[in-house]
Amino acid sequence: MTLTVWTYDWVPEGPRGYVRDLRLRWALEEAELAYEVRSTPFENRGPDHLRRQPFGQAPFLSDGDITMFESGACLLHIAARSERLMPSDPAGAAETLQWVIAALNSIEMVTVPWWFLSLSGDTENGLAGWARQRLAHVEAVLQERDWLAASRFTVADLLMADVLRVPKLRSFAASPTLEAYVERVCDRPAFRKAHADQIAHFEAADRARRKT
Ligand SMILES: N[C@@H](CCC(=O)N[C@@H](CS)C(=O)NCC(=O)O)C(=O)O
Repeated sequence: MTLTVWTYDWVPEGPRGYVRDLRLRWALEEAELAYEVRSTPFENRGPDHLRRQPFGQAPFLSDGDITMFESGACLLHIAARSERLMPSDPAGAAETLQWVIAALNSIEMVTVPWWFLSLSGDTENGLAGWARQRLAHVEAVLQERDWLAASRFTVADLLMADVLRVPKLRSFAASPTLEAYVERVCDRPAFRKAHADQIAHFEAADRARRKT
């Protein structure tokens, strides 16, 4: 069964290194599962794309004849195949699952809208108080331990660190604890490979565009 990570064929400079296919690449690298990466057009998102990702976004994943979207769901699908990402004991699995959902639904749910508002350049960001409060809660947890769940790296750390590593958010949080956490998680060889591969994917697209 071939695992395929689908991402855009090209994106502008800004989001490179942050497109969410990186989460899937990273998990697959951690799990040491073979996979390929294929592209869908960034500029013309037709019915074929919408059939596989109804919001016209990336990434999506195919695993044999299963195709699925939402990076969190794809991560859990991958993690189900790897003890490295998802502990097999029920308590560790429950703890990991709750922190995966927390990364998406308690942190990214606030940080993404905060980030969008911050792009306006206005000094007042109406979501600053809410974002600060949520980050403070994660910070308090990480002051007590190195990893979110099961006393070791899991898919929950992969996702939380990916949510927190956005540069604007890091300067906003100005938290040595969160900074050390993001650095610790993103220092993993699997992250570095996934990141480098994503950058290379879009650089190859630049070269192909220059030729046409
Ligand atoms: N909730 C989705 C969000 C996906 C998402 O925001 N993808 C971005 C790239 S990282 C995208 O496709 N942006 C272009 C757009 O929304 O039109 C997930 O986690 O997979």
